[in-house]
Amino acid sequence: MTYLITGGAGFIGSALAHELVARGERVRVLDNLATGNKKNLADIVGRVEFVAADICDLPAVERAMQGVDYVLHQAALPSVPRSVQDPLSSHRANADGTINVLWAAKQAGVKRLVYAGSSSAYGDTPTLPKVESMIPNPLSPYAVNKLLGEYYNKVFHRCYGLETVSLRYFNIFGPRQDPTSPYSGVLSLFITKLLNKQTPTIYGDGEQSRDFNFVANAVQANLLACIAPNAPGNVYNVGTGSRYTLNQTLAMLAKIIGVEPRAEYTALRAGDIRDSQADITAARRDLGYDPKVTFEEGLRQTVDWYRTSGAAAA
Ligand code: UD2
Repeated sequence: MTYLITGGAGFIGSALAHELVARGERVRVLDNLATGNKKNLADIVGRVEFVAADICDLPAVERAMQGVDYVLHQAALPSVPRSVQDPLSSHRANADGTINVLWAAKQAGVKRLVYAGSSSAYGDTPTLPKVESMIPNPLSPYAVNKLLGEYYNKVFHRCYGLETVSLRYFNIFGPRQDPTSPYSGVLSLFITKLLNKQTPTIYGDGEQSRDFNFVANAVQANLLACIAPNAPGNVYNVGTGSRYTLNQTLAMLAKIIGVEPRAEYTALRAGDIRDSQADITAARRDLGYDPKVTFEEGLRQTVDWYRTSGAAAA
């Protein structure tokens, strides 16, 4: 089978590329290298076809779609605060880019498209865990444009019969997550700071919680979503079902790394939400999803990766 991974040079996209190559599948990556990096594909170079293009460039996306069976649409401009700072760029990449990918996939007659949605769709609704049937309450431009992608997926399924599945990722972390941007995921920042004997920053009191999910679990969800018979047209939470506060997480990491769990506390970020935790009943039932890597094990593997890859170098 031929897989097109949009954003395949990014953190989650490159993890998908590695797994598919290991399974002997044909992989084409489309990436504009805005937040992705070819380094993420260095050890499978020559085994993936790389297309340098932006998902906003429809003709380029149409060309990349030729001969494709499955699309794993990961390309996006992530980060809630980035979208608060620059909502137009966030909308262009995440909303305009997504409808281009859907349109090209429909025209090319692909078998199925799996979309990287976001748990930010739930916003600050008080009920935990979050269930897919809850009314969304996006609280940032990023949350709005990722949710729009889900709606387009559903509509492309209904109107054009394109098989689409939306996965709502819950704070994915792991090897190859880029720690060099102020918009980087919190765990990549905490780990690299602690490894470099620097003090991580916590926005707020650190009692906000997240359902942190190791990247291998997200990879598993994507590949199951490509083939699950009842999945098209639906949205699935891809978390673990548990949650940890930032303070707890910092303490765990400090213990693994062997340093003091110190942090600098500062003002909350605009658009931030308090608590997040997935109900994964639907993904277990329809996809056979089973997040095998626990939070603690994922933290260990991630720390090992930053230590040995040199990616934590200050
Ligand atoms: C949101 C989504 C997530 C994914 C991600 C992509 C939620 C619940 N999650 O992640 O599913 O789509 O966006 O970007 O909406 N923080 C610190 N110190 C730092 C950096 C962050 O305290 O140095 C805090 C931050 O204020 C937040 C938490 O850590 O409370 C997690 O932040 P993040 O940027 O890693 O991810 P988040 O939850 O915005």
